[in-house]
Amino acid sequence: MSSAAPRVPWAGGGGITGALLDAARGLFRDPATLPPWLFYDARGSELFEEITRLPEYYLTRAEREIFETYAEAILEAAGRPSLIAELGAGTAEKTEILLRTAGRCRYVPVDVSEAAMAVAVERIRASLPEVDVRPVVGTHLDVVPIVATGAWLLVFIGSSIGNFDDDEAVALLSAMPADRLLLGTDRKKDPDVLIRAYDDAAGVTAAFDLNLLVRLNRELGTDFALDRWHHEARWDDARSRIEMHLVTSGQEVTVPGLGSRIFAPGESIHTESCHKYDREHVERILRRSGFVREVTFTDAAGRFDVHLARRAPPR
Ligand code: AVJ
Repeated sequence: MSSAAPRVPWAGGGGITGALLDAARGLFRDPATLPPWLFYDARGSELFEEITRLPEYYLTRAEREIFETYAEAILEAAGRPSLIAELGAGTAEKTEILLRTAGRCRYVPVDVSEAAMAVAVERIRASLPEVDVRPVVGTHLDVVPIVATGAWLLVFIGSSIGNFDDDEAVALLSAMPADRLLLGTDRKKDPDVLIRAYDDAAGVTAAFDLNLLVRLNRELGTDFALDRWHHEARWDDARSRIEMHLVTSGQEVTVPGLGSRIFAPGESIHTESCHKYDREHVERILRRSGFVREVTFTDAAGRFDVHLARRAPPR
């Protein structure tokens, strides 16, 4: 049943339908998994925007504070790059703060959600005409062929790297021919605070998680019974990560083209991992990826970090 393909969140490829069917193969693994890039259809992108405004979801506010406070210092540390590329740019709201300070430059946002990015591109072109915006609809690796090796800044913020385990993060960052990297990471903190951030009182994160099943029903013709699945956020201390799961009260699910699977009551689909980092952990990932950390910017409450790293000299 299971293919030998590595479970890499950014391994899309082969067009969205092929990628979707490929993603659905994870439903037949043990434990069942779905890749986090699948969250971001039009509705999912909308729900994610809603998440960033939730009182419990401090990440976006903390990182925005860092950009508002340190934009000038970040650009200085980055060597005033003329080319800035961003992985998973989304609405690019925080990056716009940086671009405003940067002035004349080229900006290459990359995102799987064309809708979310179109809004961002319009907005930035209108408010910052001196920025040459060249969007790329695709997965992270699609940025590689369009930027030359050398003096450019790779922006990978929002703790998006948290979706990857260390080996996957190293594989991704190592593949990026950038000489500077701006990396946003969420800090390890009180598990109760973390769990609330991923299981909010208003149920927006639950709707975001369940939207995966809505999407698979619509786009692949699966028959998930939505009332038989609920969202759960769990803290795994050993792995230093939040795990999002869709837990079932029991259902046999059919995936057209792939077969069917009986999910027993209490079984779950692991839909996302969100790793939380201390300084040593970040430095280890950077070092393994060929980067060295130069400066770290932190919000006043000490919840979130933005690191500026530089390509390590070859040894
Ligand atoms: C976009 C991956 C950074 O992990 O915090 C938010 C996604 N999932 N709430 C995160 C997410 C549930 C988010 N990232």
